[in-house]
Order: sequence, then structure tokens, then C-alpha cells
Amino acid sequence: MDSTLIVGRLQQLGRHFPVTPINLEQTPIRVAVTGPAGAIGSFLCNFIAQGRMFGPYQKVILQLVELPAAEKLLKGLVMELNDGAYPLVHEIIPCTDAMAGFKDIDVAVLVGARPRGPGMERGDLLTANAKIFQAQGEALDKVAKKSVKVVVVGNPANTNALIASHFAPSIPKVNFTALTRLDQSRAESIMAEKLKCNVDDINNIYIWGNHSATQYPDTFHATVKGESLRKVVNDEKYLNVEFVSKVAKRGAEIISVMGKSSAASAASAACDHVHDLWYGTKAGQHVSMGVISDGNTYGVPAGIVYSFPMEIQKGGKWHIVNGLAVNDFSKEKMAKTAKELLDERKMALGF
Ligand code: NAX
Repeated sequence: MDSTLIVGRLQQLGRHFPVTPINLEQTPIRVAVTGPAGAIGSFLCNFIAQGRMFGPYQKVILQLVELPAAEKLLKGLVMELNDGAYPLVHEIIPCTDAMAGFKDIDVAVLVGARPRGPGMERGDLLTANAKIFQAQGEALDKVAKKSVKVVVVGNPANTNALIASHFAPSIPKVNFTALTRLDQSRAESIMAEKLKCNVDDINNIYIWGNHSATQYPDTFHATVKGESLRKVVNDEKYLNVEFVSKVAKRGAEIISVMGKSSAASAASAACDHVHDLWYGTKAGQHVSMGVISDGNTYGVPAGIVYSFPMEIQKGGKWHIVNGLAVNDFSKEKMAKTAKELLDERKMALGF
């Protein structure tokens, strides 16, 4: 397909890339991906190489950081990326050391994390990941650009983002975000299926809080084809109970059907998340992502990475959509997921 047509279609979908090939002559964007040899990471690297994150005219340098145990898989991934002969890939730097992998990066997508092993308690998982994200935060602090935008995908994503930011004091805290865009996309897809419409007919379902079972997919501000979604659905029990639970458990549902966890959809959501941090959101478009809370918004305590509805300017300056009416039902759900994040912070960081 002609690249102008692709750009046109992506713009309809809410993604707006530069429409002229000027950036081919400009400096490539340096993107680090951790866990590139894993299920999400390998989709993600291919998507970035194909222009899905920064558009069809922006060159990239892929800095891929794996564990030594996965070095051979990483080598294979690099061979495949090379064989893709992607014109947007300026260079690929594979490594097993975050200090080399994060050097001078503009963007970090931190996917690699310790999965939950047999008999592992939630606290053990948090502690194991705290060590990983402490080391990665310290490496970012030392060698990444101070303007680096960091998105954490690896679970527990919100708390891992908090830890990375805590150990990277020279990088602004607002540059650290956690992926809840997949939850937003899942909520839109579940609702589109129910209403037999397209996902892009649905707007402003917000994900509040943690990327976990306590997350709150809020439909009180959502619209379908411009009308109030709650009026169209007209089923309080479905919206307040079934839908909320279905979105939160969608990851488990995928595993029960496929026998493995979501990979392509998570990589796609990570591309959308970074796209919006880089190019900004469209006027009136609200997207969900985990960001550090300042304690002044919607009663969410300060110092946790909490998912809010956001508007983002080109270059990544974001603000939380303010002044939304929040009823008692929503307040309770929002407080519950905040409490879980405070507990996680205590387990992982001890405060
Ligand atoms: P995989 O096990 O397929 O891949 C993980 C990869 O990370 C492996 O190649 C491993 O060698 C590497 N890795 C582990 N620790 C590393 C480290 N310290 N440095 C560099 N590389 C490291 O898992 P995958 O299915 O790709 O999932 C990755 C993470 O995403 C998991 O933590 C998962 O729970 C999380 N998810 C987060 C989602 C979100 O919306 N935030 C949704 C999807 C997914 O569940």
C-alpha cells in the first residue's frame, strides 16, 4: 500500500505521524527494549522496525537488552530483524548489559521482568522485580538521555515503574510511565463486541489505578458514536460488575483460550503508548497510562504510579484530565486500586 494511504488510515485511527518523509534525513530515535527475545519483546521489535511506533518515515536504532541466558534467542531475533531489511532500522545493538543498552537512549520500553514462579508469593515477586528495576533505574540514571521516556510493561508494571524512577533521580519523575493502554484497548474491544460497533466508535473508557485485578475500567464518561455509552448500554449490572471484571480478567481469559499470554496486543498497546508520548494525543482524545501521582488529583495518594486519563502534548508533556465528576461507586473502586499500589510500594520499597 502507498505510504500516504497508510498514514491516512493511521490518522483515522487516532495515530498521527508526520506526513512527509523529512525525518529519514534526521537523527534516528534510539529505543531500548528489555526482554526483546520474549513473546511481547519480539513482536515489539518487529513493530518498531516496521514504523508502528514512530511512523513510516522515522529511522530508529534498536538497543536490545536481554539476560545472558537468552543471548542465543536474541541473536536469532537480530538475524530475523536484519532479514526483514527494514529501511527504518538504522542500527541494531544487541547486549546483555543495561549500561550498554541504555546508552544515550531517547525511549526505553522495559518489558523484561521476573515472572511468578511456582510457590512464589506476591511479596517475593515484588522483591525480585524490585531488584531488576532498581538496577535498570540506576543504569538509566547513568547513561540514558535526561529526556528519556520510560514505559514499563513488565509486571507488576506500575510499581516497577515507580522503582525505576526512584533509582534514577536525575531523570524527571514525569518521564516514567506504566502501560495500561492494553487494558484500555481490551475495554474498547469488549464493548465494541457487545454493541456490535467498531472500536473507534467508542471513546473515553478510562482505566484507573493498577494494571492488575483491582484496576477500574470506568464507563461513566465514555461515549459511543458521540452518545453516552451508559445510556446506550442501559444495563447498570453489566457495566458495574460484569464489564469491570471481564476487562480485569481478560489477560487470564486469553491464557485459558490460547495456553499462553497476550503478546501482539501488548506490543501494539506499547507502540500506541509511546506514540502518544512522542507525538501527543489528538485534540479531545484521552488515553490511559500509569504516571506518578502528586497527591492532588482525584484523591489518589502521592508517590504511586497510578493510571489516569491523560492528554499529552507533542514532546511528551502530559496532564491528567481534570474536573471529571466522580461518583461514590467510582470513588470506592479508585481507592481500592490505590490501596493495592500503596501496599505494593511498601512491599517493594519498604515505605
Ligand atoms: P516472556 O517470558 O516471553 O519474555 C520475557 C523476556 O524478558 C525473556 O526473554 C527474558 O529473558 C527477559 N528478561 C527477564 N528479565 C530480564 C532483565 N532483567 N533484563 C533483560 N531481559 C530480561 O514474557 P512476555 O510474555 O514477553 O511478558 C513480559 C512481561 O510483560 C511480563 O512481566 C508480563 O507479566 C508483562 N505484561 C504486561 C502487560 C501490561 O499491560 N502492562 C500485559 C502483557 C504482559 O502480561
